[in-house]
Formats: sequence, C-alpha cells, structure tokens
Amino acid sequence: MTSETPARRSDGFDLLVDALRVNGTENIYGVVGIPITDVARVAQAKGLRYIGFRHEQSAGHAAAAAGFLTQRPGICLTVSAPGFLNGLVALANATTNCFPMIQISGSSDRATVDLQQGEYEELDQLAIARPLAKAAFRVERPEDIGIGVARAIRAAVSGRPGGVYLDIPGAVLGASLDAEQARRSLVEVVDPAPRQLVSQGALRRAVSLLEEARRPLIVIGKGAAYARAEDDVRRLVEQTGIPFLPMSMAKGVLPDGHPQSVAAARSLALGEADVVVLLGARLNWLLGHGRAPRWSPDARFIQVDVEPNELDSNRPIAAPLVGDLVSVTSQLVSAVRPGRIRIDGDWLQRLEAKKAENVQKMSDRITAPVRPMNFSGALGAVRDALSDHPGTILVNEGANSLDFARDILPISRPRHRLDSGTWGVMGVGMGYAIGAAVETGQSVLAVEGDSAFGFSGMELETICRYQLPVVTAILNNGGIYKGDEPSQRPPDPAPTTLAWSARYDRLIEAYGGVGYHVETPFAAAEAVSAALSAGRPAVVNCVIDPVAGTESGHIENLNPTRASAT
Ligand code: ADP
Ligand code: TZD
Ligand code: MG
Repeated sequence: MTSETPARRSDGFDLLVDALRVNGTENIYGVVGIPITDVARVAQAKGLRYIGFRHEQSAGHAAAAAGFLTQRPGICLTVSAPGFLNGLVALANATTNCFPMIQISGSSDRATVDLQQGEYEELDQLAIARPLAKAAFRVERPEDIGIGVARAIRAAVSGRPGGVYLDIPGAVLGASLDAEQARRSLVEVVDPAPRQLVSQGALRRAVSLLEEARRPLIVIGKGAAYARAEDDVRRLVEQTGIPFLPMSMAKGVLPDGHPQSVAAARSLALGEADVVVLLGARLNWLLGHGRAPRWSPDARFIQVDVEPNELDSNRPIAAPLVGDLVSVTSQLVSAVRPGRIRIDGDWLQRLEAKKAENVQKMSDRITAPVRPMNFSGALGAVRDALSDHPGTILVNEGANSLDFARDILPISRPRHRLDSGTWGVMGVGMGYAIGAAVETGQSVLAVEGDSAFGFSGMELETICRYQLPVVTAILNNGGIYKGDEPSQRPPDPAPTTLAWSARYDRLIEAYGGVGYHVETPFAAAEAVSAALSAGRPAVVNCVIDPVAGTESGHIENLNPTRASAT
C-alpha cells in the first residue's frame, strides 16, 4: 500500500495512477477487488475521481461515453477473469462505435494461469480481449507501466478511435521500485491524434463533384460530433446551401431546428440525392449500405473519414477524403466556391413540402388524446419539459422508445445525444448517463424502454451514491417492443412480456432518490420538468399502453420472422 511505501520507493499502483494523471485522466470508472482495489484508493488520494459501479459493463459504458465526450480515452478498471469479461461488452461496443476508451484489468499470476494450474480467477485475458479491441497490451514489469499506458492512449485516440485493452498482472501492481526510476518511466503522450490534411488533388476531385451536383446532400455522422467539427460543418452547410441530414448521435452538431436540416424528409433526401457528402458517417446498415432501394443507384459519394479502410466498404466512393474531420472540412470550406454550387430549386421545394407534411403528422400524433398514453404522447411531454432545460444531455435506448425519441426530441447542441449506436445495443443507459454527468457536470435525461432500462437499472444506486443530476424516464409499455403478446404456454408470460405494473419509480426511492409515477402526458411533463429543475437523481415511470409499439421498432425488416411474413 502506498501509505506504507517509504518515500524513496514507489510501486505499480502509484505508477499506474501517475501514468494516467500525466496524460490528463481525471476520472476512473470501475468495480474494485483483487488485485486492483488500491488503484482506486491511490487514484482518490492523488485527486482523481473514482466512480464505483455495481457492474463492470456499466462502468465500461461510462468510460466510452467519457471518450466520446472529451476526446480523451475513458478509463474502465476491472478485476481479473469475471470482472474483466463483464467489461468486455463495453470495450467491444466502444470499438464498434469508434469511441476511445481503455479497459485496464488486473490479472492473476501468469505462471500458473499459463500452465492452467487452477489459479484464482484464472483466464488468458489478453488473448480474449485482442479480437474485440482496437489494440491490446500487457505490461509485465513495473518500469513498463508508463510506456504501456502511453501506448494504450495513443492507440485509443489516434486514427479511428476505439477500445484498447491493457492487462496488468497483480504482481506488477504490487512490485516495488525506486521512486526516481518510477518518475523517469512516466510518458506524456505528445499530440496523440495528429491533424491529417488531404492533398490538393483529392480536394479538387471532391469540389468538382460538388459543382456537378444538382441534388447534393450532406450526411453528418457521430464521427463529426466526436471530432468537434461543428464550426467547420456549419460553414460548409451554410456557405453551400446544401441540405443536411444528421445521424442520430450527430443530432446537435447543427441544431435540429436549422432550416437546412432535412431530417423530417429523410427517405426523400436519401432516395433522390445525386452527390452525397459523408462527414464521419459509415455506409453501414444504418444507411442501407449506401445501396438501392434506400439510395439512387446513380448517386456518387464524397466521403470524409480518418480511416482509409472505410472507403469503398459498401459502395464505390468517387471522391475519398482521408483525414481528420476538422482539417478536411475546413479545407473543403476554403476550396468550394459557393457561387458554383447549383442546387435544383424544385428539389429543395419538394424537400420543404415533405418536411412540413411530416412535421404536421408528428404534431397530430403527439397531441392526439389517446388513453392510456402512447410513445408520441409521452415524448411530446418530455419534449416540452426539455425545452426549459436546453443544456440537458439526452441518453436514449430501447426499440420504439429509441425510434420515437430520436424523431420527437430535438437536440440543439453538439454531443448532447448518446444512444444505442452502431450495434443497437441495450444496456448503455445508466453507464452513458453517469459518464456524461461526471464528465460534463451537466444534467442528463435518460429516456429508456422498460426492457432497455433493466440491463443497467441497478446503477440507480450509483447515481444516488454520487448524487448525480441524472433523471431517468422509463417508457413502460410492459415489454420488449410491446406488452400485450399472448403467451404460447400459459401461465408463463410471452417471451416479449415484462411486468407492466412494475413501479420502477420505487426502485430509486430505495436508494434515496425521487420517484414519479405518471399516466398522462400532462403529469409526465410536470414530473420530468420538476426532476430536471431539482438536478437530483430521479426516475419517472411513464405508463404507456402495452399495445403501443411495433416489433423491433423501425427495423422490423431485419427480423427474420417478420420479414418472411410480409
Ligand atoms: P454514424 O453511426 O453516426 O453514421 P459511424 O459510427 O458509422 O457514424 O461513423 C463514424 C465515422 O467517423 C467512422 O468511420 C470513423 O472512422 C470516423 N471518425 C471518427 N473520428 C474521426 C475524426 N476525428 N475525423 C474523421 N473521421 C472520424
Ligand atoms: N440484448 C442486447 C444487449 N441488445 C439488444 N439489442 C437486444 C438484446 C435485443 N433488443 C433490441 O434490439 S431492443 C430490445 C431488446 C431486448 C428492448 C426493446 O424493449 P424496450 O423498448 O422496452 O426497451 P420498447 O419501447 O418497448 O420498444
Ligand atoms: Mg418496452
């Protein structure tokens, strides 16, 4: 233990915390136990914040959120074997979403683990983490902790960001070494994510394509949000007059209320665009792989991405621009001559008309006097409450709860929306909310399906223990997608059914937070508003009609049962 270490000596615990500290780490998320408990104690003693969770997966998701929000890798600390495995979903999810994080795990004695002699928490962790992470390293000597942490940081944030695994055996943490030697082994990473400009040739190719376009479209992805490219993206959009479409976590890079947003005419914009500029967005399943029927077969693409392998992954890219978004977008802004961008006025008018039509339809759904309330009614109320708290960060997961909230809840600031992301994963809710609250100090509203919430619900205790300004609104329709499915084997409930009568509001009361149980949009608006104003931990259990919702939400086409039925 550090307090017993003579001044001239240091140890692995000290060194690990110092190695993180010299690189700007302020917060560590984790669950303690053998052999890493003292990492957390030493971190606190040296002024870092340690946030202790109830499950490593949520700690990992918090670290990933920290990475996305700060451009510094979030740190997740886990114990060996089971704790390590619990954290891996978050590490893999961070890698999939291109968020920088580092999972640092203690591990058991190498000699006995490698001979499979039945060590306490025996597992070959490095081998298991490697295929799930962007990079994976093990530190075998205390004097290598500094360089190991430096390697992990650079790997996490350089190029395409991702999750990095760093394995530190207990013996390395406990090892003692000379304090001066320890100090000299620390490494401060210089320029971990260097700027990357594109060549004039690549730029000219892109600009001439834009000048040929008649129905151009800019698609903004979460890579642009992460890159903090909002100023350059705004210049590009406003100077060219090109309509834009945000991917879900890119909402707020430009405000949803921006006149050039065609989010409310998405299908029309995708289907008819002839030249598309992708700014930090992949042509994966979320964009129909860039293919018909979602896109015109004749559309040509300009793609800005830091990862060269991303280009041509689904569809040929006519003008690749490989570099960081801030540099490349500002290069584009300087190179484009706005007078030479000629957009078909008729197309813009049709986009406007479609937007107006869809906005009206949504407004009708929100105000329809439906009882029990449905997703639209409840989320219309949440939207009203949020309008008085514009700095609130939104976390969102579920199926219908995700689809409806993405459309109904406007986001007006960059990096103010975190959601199920590229995998459509459930379980990010409380972890993302905690990470966002800790890193930014701002209020967080987590809008959760009742199923989605269950994956990380025990972290309500963490939220209360640290008194974080997190309000969780649960859209409780009594099930996964829906709560009204008849069972094939009574008295067991159907596979999609959950307890509709569950009083999630009472869960948080057990930890000292405030619970609200609401059955009308009016009550929902009052409760969310009061909870956000109080800035204290709260749960709003919104009772939604169990018949509301569709199976798999908006991605029913990916469900083999349903796809064959239609
Ligand atoms: P979305 O889901 O919002 O469409 P994706 O996660 O599919 O976004 O794509 C994000 C893309 O952004 C990835 O291909 C990633 O390589 C890229 N990216 C991440 N950071 C940067 C950056 N700083 N500069 C350029 N591209 C980036
Ligand atoms: N497990 C994990 C880790 N991720 C998943 N995406 C799923 C399971 C499958 N799944 C979905 O894709 S959405 C969902 C599950 C279980 C929950 C939907 O129910 P909900 O939302 O209550 O959260 P709605 O509003 O009822 O649709
Ligand atoms: Mg549900």
